[in-house]
Amino acid sequence: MAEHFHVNTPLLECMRMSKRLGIPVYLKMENSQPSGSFKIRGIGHLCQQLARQSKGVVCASGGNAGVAAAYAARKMGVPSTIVIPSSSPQLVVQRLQDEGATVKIAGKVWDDANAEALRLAETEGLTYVPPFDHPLLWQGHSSVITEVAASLGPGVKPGAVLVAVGGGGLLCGIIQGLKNVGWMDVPVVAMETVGADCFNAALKAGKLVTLDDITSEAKCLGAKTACKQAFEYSQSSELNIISELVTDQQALQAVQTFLDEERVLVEMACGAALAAVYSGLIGRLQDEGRLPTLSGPLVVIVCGGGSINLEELSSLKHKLHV
Ligand code: PLV
Repeated sequence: MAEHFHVNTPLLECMRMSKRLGIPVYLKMENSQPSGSFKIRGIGHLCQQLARQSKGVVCASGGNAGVAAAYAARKMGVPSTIVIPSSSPQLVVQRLQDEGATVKIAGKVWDDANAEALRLAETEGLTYVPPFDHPLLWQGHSSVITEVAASLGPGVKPGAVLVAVGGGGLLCGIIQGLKNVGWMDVPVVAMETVGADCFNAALKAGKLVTLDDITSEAKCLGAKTACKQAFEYSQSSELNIISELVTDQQALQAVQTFLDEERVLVEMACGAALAAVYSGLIGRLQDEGRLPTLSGPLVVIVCGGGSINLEELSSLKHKLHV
């Protein structure tokens, strides 16, 4: 058995959120992964399978997939090159360098950086590490649900799972995990921000669409096109995936409330999921009958993210007038 790069994260009962919603809420603390986000689950697994003998890995990332790839590569003794768009905050460069990565900046958004990563893989013979669109990633991410099942214990099933969506890799992993433990009927609330909403746009259009631009500050949700598997799951009659949007302001406010109440700092990508609780969206979905009355706890995937510190938080507050 190959070693895991991820850790088994705590599932914490959240009294303040539970009080707000009037139902038990549990937080799956993926922010406490060694790379600072859930990404290490899938990327660690993919690197184990594909990069053991590699002369180097290359990953295009808004930040967190890159940190996970650099972390896994360092543990395997393989060099890493991480390509990030110019929209990623400066602190991400430092985090990546701290993990021993060579950092390249290419283009404005993730899709531009990805084109450069694919080119480097081709010309330099590096192993390409996709941040969200690969079955090995989804298999790795699915362990988050296996852990939730083990923590909740026999006979307890979540009423719903709340998750943020960028390119949809985490969502695919959650669905796979729900299938693995026999919880396919558990609704999943899939959150994006306005301006980084490729999954929501695909659901509205009835097909995958490519956004013209990423206008949200939640840059780690900023893929222009969702992965095909996430879209296909959304069309399955066996699954209940509810796609919703919040504004950047709501996501940032959620980051602040979470910091205040739970003393944990996460980035806006994660704030998008938390905002579903703090903005009253979950309650509204229930009132409208779009989310059935929850028969078990709401499980919030606190996906984490390292593209944030106090300076970045105050710069975002200034930019978004929050
Ligand atoms: N971030 C990717 C893609 O960026 C990255 O390169 O790091 N929450 C956090 C903290 C994330 O970093 C990401 C993805 C997501 C949620 C969404 O995950 P996904 O892409 O699997 O839906 C452009």
